[in-house]
Amino acid sequence: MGLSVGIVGLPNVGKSTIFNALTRAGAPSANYPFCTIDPNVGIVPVPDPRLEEISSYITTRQVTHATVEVVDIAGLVKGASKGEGLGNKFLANIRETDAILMVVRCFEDENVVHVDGSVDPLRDVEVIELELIYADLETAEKRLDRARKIARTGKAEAKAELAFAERLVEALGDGRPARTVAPHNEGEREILHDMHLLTAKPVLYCCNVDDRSLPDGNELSARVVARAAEHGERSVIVSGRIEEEMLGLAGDELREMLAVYGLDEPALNKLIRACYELLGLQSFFTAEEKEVRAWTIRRGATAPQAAGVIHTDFERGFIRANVYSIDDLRHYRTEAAIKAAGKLRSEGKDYVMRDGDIVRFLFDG
Ligand SMILES: Nc1nc2c(ncn2[C@@H]2O[C@H](COP(=O)(O)OP(=O)(O)OP(=O)(O)O)[C@@H](O)[C@H]2O)c(=O)[nH]1
Ligand SMILES: [Mg+2]
Repeated sequence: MGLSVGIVGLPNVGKSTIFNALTRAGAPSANYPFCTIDPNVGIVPVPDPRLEEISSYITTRQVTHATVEVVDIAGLVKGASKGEGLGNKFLANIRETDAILMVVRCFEDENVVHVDGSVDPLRDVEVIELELIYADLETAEKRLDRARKIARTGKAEAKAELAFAERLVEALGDGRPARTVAPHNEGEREILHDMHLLTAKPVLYCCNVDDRSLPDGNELSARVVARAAEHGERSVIVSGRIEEEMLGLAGDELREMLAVYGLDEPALNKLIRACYELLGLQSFFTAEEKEVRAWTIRRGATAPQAAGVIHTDFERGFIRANVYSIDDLRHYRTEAAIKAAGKLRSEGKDYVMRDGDIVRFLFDG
């Protein structure tokens, strides 16, 4: 689907450490600010226990996960929107992503330099958010100027655009992100999309804590979690260091390490699933002897759109989709038994896919 999450935050807070743990990419991570300059891009499989479960009923040669693209971006500092610390280049990198994973330092470690001299996660979140808001304000003001000029011609469309640009500039000027300005109609939605505002992107806060603060976080992360919740946003608790250490482990060794930290699975699994949701994505499955596979669609996608993710011919020649659920599979154990029980649903082109549908498409062509 080509949607990506950008890892954003102050310098030296653990962004590349978390990126490496996510992607196993081995990007440079070091104890100095601006270690990352050019963005690192990685493809991350989305952990989904349902795949294992499906393949326990349907013997298959291959299990394929859905994926999400993650981009490790350079650290932002105060003044980034004015070009400080190569700010404009880094902001452009963020603009290209579809959602933001904001890594916030919630660990004390006097050996790891903090660019502002002390650990204060709420201040850090506000510094980053303000830089993104300043950059957006500039974009929105330009748009407003343009809309003013065109509105003088009296065109109704231009007047509507002017009103929306005014709302945006007012919100941003008050320090509120663009995602708090809900578009009222399709036209406004289009303008918003066209502007590629940084603060219109959904945000997930990633509190990077030390090993002693697992699994539930500490006093520092609690502040970030509370702030996020106040704004109706989500947060996750991760220890980048520990996740990195767990990378090489499997089986009993991994289970033991998870138990030591009170985790039921690597925290990154939760993080990736949260990113996937943040992007408005969900999965459906195809389950055959050749392959059991998770595919990515936007929430609200119809059956033909889902078919199109597999192959454009499937969408063009779409006839019907035969659909069942994991619950059906748990209960009847085989597709044949599901069919015999009359539970195999035949869905047409208007069917809106549900998360976790197991599908076989019938198509012409
Ligand atoms: N104590 C502790 N140190 C950490 C943790 N996570 C990362 N670090 C250290 O913090 C330093 C910076 O980590 P990076 O991952 O390079 O940070 P970054 O945010 O990518 O930094 P820039 O690319 O410079 O913006 C490294 O020395 C890491 O080992 C953690 O959970 N605990
Ligand atoms: Mg880095």
